[in-house]
Amino acid sequence: MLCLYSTTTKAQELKLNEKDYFERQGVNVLVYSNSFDGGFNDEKNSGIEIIQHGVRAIQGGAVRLNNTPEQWDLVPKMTSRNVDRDKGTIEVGLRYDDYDFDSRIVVSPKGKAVEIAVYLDKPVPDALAGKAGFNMEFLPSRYWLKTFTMDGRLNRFPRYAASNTITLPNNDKPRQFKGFKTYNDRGTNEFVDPLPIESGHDIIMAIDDPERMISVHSDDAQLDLYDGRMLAQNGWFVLRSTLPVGKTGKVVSWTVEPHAIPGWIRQPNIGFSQVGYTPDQPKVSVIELDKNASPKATASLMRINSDGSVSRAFEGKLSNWGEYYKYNYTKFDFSQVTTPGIYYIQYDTTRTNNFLIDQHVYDKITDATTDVWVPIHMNHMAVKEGYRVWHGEPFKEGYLQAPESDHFDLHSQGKDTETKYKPLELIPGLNIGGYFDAGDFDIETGSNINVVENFIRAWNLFKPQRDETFVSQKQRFVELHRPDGTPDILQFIEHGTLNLVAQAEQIGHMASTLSNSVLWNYHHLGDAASLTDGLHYDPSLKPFEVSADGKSSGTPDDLWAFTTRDASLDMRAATMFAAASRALKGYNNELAERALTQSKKLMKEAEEQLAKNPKKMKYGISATNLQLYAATQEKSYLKAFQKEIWKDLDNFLPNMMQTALDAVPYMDDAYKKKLRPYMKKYNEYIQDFDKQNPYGVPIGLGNWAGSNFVLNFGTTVCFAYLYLPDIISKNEIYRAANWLYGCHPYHNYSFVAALGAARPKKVFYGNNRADFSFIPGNVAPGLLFRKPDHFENFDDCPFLWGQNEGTIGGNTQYIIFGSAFKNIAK
Ligand SMILES: [Ca+2]
Ligand SMILES: [Ca+2]
Ligand SMILES: [Ca+2]
Repeated sequence: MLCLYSTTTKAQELKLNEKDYFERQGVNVLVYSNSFDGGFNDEKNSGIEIIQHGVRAIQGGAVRLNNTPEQWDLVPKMTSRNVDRDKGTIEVGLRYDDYDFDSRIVVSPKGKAVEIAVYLDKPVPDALAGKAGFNMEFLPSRYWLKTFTMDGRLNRFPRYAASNTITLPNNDKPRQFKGFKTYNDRGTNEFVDPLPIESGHDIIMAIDDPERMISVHSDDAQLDLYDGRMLAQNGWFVLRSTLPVGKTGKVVSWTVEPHAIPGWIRQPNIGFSQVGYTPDQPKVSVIELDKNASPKATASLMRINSDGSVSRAFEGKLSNWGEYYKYNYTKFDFSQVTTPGIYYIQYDTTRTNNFLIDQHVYDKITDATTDVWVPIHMNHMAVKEGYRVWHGEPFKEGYLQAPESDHFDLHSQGKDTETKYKPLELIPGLNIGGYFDAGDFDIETGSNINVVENFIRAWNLFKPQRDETFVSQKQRFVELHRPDGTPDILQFIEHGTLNLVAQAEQIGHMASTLSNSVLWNYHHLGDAASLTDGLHYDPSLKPFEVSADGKSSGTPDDLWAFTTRDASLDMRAATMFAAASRALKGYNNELAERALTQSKKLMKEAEEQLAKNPKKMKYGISATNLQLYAATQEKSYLKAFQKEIWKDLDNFLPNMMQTALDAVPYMDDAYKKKLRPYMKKYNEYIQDFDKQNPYGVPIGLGNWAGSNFVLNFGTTVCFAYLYLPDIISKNEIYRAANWLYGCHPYHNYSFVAALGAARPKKVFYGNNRADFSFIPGNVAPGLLFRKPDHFENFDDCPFLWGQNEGTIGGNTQYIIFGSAFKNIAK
């Protein structure tokens, strides 16, 4: 006890550590280790961030211009960051270019607390008087239903947003990103501004929960607590102090004390496959341990017998892997257990949920994706499942020619439309087929090309006859779990092709995207059919006015087709059309013919364009030639492929191995022989991951987490084993599946809402995310890295897209991986 007492006393002081953040046992305070520089403004993972007992539930510490900033409200640019080791402080400079407004934030440790102080060298600009303030944000799902006091007054964080608001004139609202508006004022010329839930100088939050408790005190400024969910479902609770007007120097200071449980040690995270294991496969659990935890020598595999009793099936020694970022890792190998049954892992006092060992565990891993997720993402159709309507028929009014414009989802339209249409003219025939991009409802042409290619690849490789979906293009109606006599995958290929062919026919080339024209319906949550009003936009009518014939309205909500021409995109489409034409022959000959016509036309035109600019399309040209050969069977493409592929493998082995493998079915034994030394190198590349991290897969560190890398890696390993099993052992194919299904850092939930998983993730960033729900079959990007050493995946908050959003491209890639993997595993 004495020993524990002395170590915890020392650990209670917050100190600047060697990774440039403030630390004490149980609490990390990060000061702009991650700045606001992502692609989509305010991604809820920047500024001053607090990781309390392993969870990063407080972030966004910054000078902001709104009470409850939304995603497209302006964020400050970090102009400097100085870590002063002598004083033990961190200072950052922040700037809003739009308002020529600079501020500085200085964070200094004060015992168990930090002081956060805002300094101004020049007063707040007039335009921001009463608006600029210092904000910090608190994750709603971590705080709702917890108690708080403000100046001693008792209160409780609400489960749902229902506080008070006022409306103010639009010209009072600080400018939003690129001048876009997140809100539709319904013709009132006023925006909604939330009022505080509570105000005072002393707040103590989550008094009833030691893991989350935190106090904030300010002598010089009033603290206002807001509920950010009033304006946007992805809002957080916001604590803020408005900056005083006309003052310089230290203008606001807070004392922030996150509570730390004395001697806190994080619970072990026992990673394993939630889908289970086949009897003969390697079975290795990776156990993630707090750096202050003392690793145990053994762990046990417990068996739940058929009478419900429990017995120890295996006890095995753990092998220490070592340190990876901020935790320690040890491995528990229970491969020698091969008896089918229900099991769980017991490590020290922690027991996992149960999982299966059985020959059939992987049989259904793609069914939720093909039967549920994909059909729900079919655009321009009503989609029903049993009693439930997933969405009505979206975008009945079609798509308008985009005028010259910038865009909020990384697109733009040049001055020349490069079509026969005038800006804002209706382009007929585009409201057919296609797939929603992701958690949003646009048609990304590039992704939709990938999607059709993925379906064709799955069809060519596996010929899946599965028929669980009723698809009627005539009725514009899809029903889940109703067979209609046609393999679903053919109907999926058809549905994607219908939109892409329509683009080529109507526009003359590919659109870059069919997307929202206004930001206020881009963040739509709910039924896609209600995203627009279904009426043609007529600018001669007043906003929200409907024409006498009921067919048009003055509401500018119609989606736009962005038509700036891109020869590489046209080339990709041409390749895909050729392959689609072959796949659809005998099923939908008319569409197959149309696809072939567009393929020939676009290919000719794109080749002419690309010849003028030979620098473009260098990388990946072997993949294109291979696809062209597969689609057209013209030998010249195969020759071109053979000329490029070895150079590509020399230069980009991990990325190009899949393309090399894709060619195997078309090539002779000499090709396979020439591939062997490259495959030996690839095998070394695979093995090297065991040294890089304890999980043996490529772990991405970007702003979009890395499941797609793992999927690509897993797919390549599967095909490598299929074609050269004497070099790549069967044991390697399980790496990606283990990771996706639960053997990864932070928690052990499956990143795939897959059938068979005992504990899939509960929330995903799908279009039903406002309900804290998921669409079955989704694959989450997964484990998001925050600098300098934190991995996370929220399972109580769907709204961080970098961790939780599934895309149509990624999820159709999962169908290929899952199909290949389960076939081999069987
Ligand atoms: Ca999109
Ligand atoms: Ca069907
Ligand atoms: Ca409309």
